[in-house]
Amino acid sequence: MFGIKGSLCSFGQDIQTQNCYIYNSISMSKHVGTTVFLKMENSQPSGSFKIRGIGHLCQQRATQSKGVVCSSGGNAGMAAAYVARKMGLPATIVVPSSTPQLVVQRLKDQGATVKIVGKVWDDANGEALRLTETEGLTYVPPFDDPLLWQGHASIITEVAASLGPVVKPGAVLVSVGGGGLLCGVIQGLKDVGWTDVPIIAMETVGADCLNAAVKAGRVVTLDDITSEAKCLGAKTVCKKAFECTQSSELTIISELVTDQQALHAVETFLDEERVLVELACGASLAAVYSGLIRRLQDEGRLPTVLGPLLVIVCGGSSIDMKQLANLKHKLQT
Ligand code: PLV
Repeated sequence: MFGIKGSLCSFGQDIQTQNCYIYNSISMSKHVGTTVFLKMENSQPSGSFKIRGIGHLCQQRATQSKGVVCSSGGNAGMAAAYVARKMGLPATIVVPSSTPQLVVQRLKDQGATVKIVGKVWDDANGEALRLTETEGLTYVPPFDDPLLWQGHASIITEVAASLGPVVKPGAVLVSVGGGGLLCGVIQGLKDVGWTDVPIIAMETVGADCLNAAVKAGRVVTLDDITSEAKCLGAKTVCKKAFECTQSSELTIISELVTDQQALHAVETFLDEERVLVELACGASLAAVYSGLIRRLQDEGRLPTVLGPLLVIVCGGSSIDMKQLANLKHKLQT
């Protein structure tokens, strides 16, 4: 099965998310030794999957609003700014100082007011919550809300529709920041009856709030975000994502890669698929390129004969060639 192209799907008359292209990547399949399907969320109008959940949430919650405020590492903000513009609402996006200038500019280009507050997302979120109170704006959370998960779940229902009734993934690969994408994928797998499909939840070392929670057996708050994958940089994973790792309903394998491995994956993906994604997305791609999937198979944690691997290419706007060069420089020294 090669290219299967869907049509546009819509959360409302004016906010369209792409029913993203899904295709069988020959080069990735070679790396991992099994069929790989790439779900290209990078091609959403806001540059990442985030528009699915945020589009849905805003249409449920912000129709009577005087404006929205979103705290973000970058991509939730891009989605909120895009959706607000389509809805004719002002958007204030609060980002931490670690957000690259190129994202700040892209947010302004979407018509948003940008506030830079604190060092990490958690600091920016404090300010967004404050503005919700003082300015009467509608709060748009980046990952912790059932409406977001419901929107993100459409990724999986689209995949199921594209693959048809006889093809089922052997595993799904996702990046985890605060856990919203993971919760959405879980919801989607339940919706289509694929609860026996394991999820590999990827984070980078230093932005590993889910992995830390799994190791501790409870939700924990990281001291700091030391990874360069700032869009994975929530200090605390959402409770629902952690609870799902503890439930027997679905298998969730939490794994880490280094920033260097994520960067190498971004570069390999650019070379082989001709698509530039940010480090947050590279964390998932690295599971393929670094041999992690094969290791999980060797360890018996994934079946030796694995069905098609579904990779959610989450995308991201925090990247251009200059930023890529900066990251390369930072991570080599
Ligand atoms: N980024 C959030 C949270 O940042 C944001 O504000 O944009 N891949 C990409 C490209 C992302 O931007 C994010 C989240 C993720 C994956 C992980 O999604 P999550 O947060 O739902 O697990 C702090």
